[in-house]
Amino acid sequence: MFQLPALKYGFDELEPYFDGETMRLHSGKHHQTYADKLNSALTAWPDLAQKSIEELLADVGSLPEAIQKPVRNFGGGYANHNFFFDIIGPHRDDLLPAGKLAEAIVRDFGSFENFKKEFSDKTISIFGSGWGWLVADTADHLSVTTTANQDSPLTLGLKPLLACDVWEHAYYLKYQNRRADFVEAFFQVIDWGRVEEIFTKINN
Ligand code: MN3
Repeated sequence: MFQLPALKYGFDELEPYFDGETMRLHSGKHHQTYADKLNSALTAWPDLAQKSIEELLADVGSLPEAIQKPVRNFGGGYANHNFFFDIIGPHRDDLLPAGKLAEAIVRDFGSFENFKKEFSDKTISIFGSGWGWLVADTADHLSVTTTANQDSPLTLGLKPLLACDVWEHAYYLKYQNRRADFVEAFFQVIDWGRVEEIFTKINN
């Protein structure tokens, strides 16, 4: 059974950037529903239910055809939200990328500000529902990409480092149609320490 990882913070601890009510709904209802629907779809495939979600998403095309769409949509939704809730946390004034991650961002984007602008512009411009990502490719080159719906960068052979959910359920209660304000708020709650840990892991 796929279950939601425990959050490392309370629903209200990301205020005022991410409001508690949105966090409650986003985790307790939306994320939980992806997990429930994935589990339900996999009841007929007990061998697949034993695999990790990352394994399933990395090779969706090799799965039995009947399960490909549920894995892509519900499995993607489950994994994307696991990742998103893991790389955010309470705002800290002092925290920006450091160490090797900061070096890689400067190497591949020129500066942190360039990276932030590209990430924000591409994420704000997604048509409809989707996700903005900072990813590393197989050569550990960093880039910004976007996916539609609940598609996962893992399916594209990319390793996620940062994820911003721009489905309306992620921001509408507080930000209504102001997606750009929500993406700016997202930058205030990124847990760069955690992103650096993930970067170190994929680098080894
Ligand atoms: Mn969401």
